[in-house]
Amino acid sequence: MSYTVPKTIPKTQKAIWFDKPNAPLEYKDIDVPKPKPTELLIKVLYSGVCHTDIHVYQNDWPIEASANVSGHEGAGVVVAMGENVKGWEIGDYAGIKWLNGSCMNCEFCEQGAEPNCPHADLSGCTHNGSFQQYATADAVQAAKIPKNADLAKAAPILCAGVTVYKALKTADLLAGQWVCISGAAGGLGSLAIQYATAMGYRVLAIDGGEDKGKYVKSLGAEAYIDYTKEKDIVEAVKKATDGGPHGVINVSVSEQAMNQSVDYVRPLGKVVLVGLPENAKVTVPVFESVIKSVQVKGSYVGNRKDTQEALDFFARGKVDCQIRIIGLSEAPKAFDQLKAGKVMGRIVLDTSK
Ligand code: 8ID
Ligand code: ZN
Ligand code: ZN
Repeated sequence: MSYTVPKTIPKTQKAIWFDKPNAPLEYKDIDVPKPKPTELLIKVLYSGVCHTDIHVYQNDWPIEASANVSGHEGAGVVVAMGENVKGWEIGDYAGIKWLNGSCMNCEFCEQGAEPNCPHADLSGCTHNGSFQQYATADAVQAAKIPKNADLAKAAPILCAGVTVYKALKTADLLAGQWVCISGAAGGLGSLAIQYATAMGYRVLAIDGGEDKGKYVKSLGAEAYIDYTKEKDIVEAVKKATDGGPHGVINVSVSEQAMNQSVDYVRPLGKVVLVGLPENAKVTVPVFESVIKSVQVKGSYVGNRKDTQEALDFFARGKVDCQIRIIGLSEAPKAFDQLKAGKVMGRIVLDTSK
């Protein structure tokens, strides 16, 4: 698909703005930001709505959030850039990720673990994000989206896609092994099923309700467990996977579900923590974990290489983002529906409406 660069950049634009956490979300005119010497100015055409946007807005996490504009799955076109930017052209398709920028100078950046940088600048958290028509992004970290991509569908890859792809790499499984996706029908989960299938794993999906069961099976899950109906989840998972999954990708917003995953994972298996419910703790029973020799690992978005690899699966048609497009002005509705667990796949905001 082709998107054109506007002839002139306006002084003001539409955005979803909030003064501080939990304050009203206002659809209003704000100034178009100016890119720093190292930044791009991106005309954001579409932005996914991630559950992380809600956590930040509600102040769920021990993190200093200073942004007034949420959003970190922005897909659009480069319309201007600072004088020190290299490797980008006006008209290129660019993506805004959760990691907007990092210091590139610490021990973590040095080894390509830029999301773990202590000086990380985060879109929609410490840097105004993609719920606006024009946004700035660090030129080193902005994602290069292939030409002719459908930008509405590419948007969710920039957080949900790269995050689950990296989490699957972290689980370090072999083709033919079982992976359990807990929280499988949501934005991250619906993509995790597809990446896992493309990587050759067998998928057991867990989520709630019959509609979500049909949905996850249509995406490639071989088995489904409905957590709202199943009384003994641990036993049901072990039974469905003939002894427990070799890996678990926890993308639910449920502390209980994460704790269960430690109990049902197969001996020598890997439990990957991704979802970030407020104040959650995972308790690991020492005896069973030692005897089973399980690993519990955290996984946090992905670096530039993970992002390019995740986008490549998308560009080659191996994963398809399941999206519902609504106007930017309707962002508060998207928040309500996500909070109520009513979204299958991702809601994507069209910034022109
Ligand atoms: O880098 C990271 N670690 C990262 C990146 C992006 C997002 C972490 N996240 C976090 C978000 O902050 C959020 O906490 O991942 C979590 C999931 O984000 P999402 O996919 O955007 O949320 P969603 O679309 O609401 O999906 C959540 C799914 O979990 C299901 C819901 O039904 C929904 O489909 N779920 C819940 I809530 N409780 C469940 C349970 N007990 C459950 N599924 C199974 N068992
Ligand atoms: Zn996200
Ligand atoms: Zn750093």
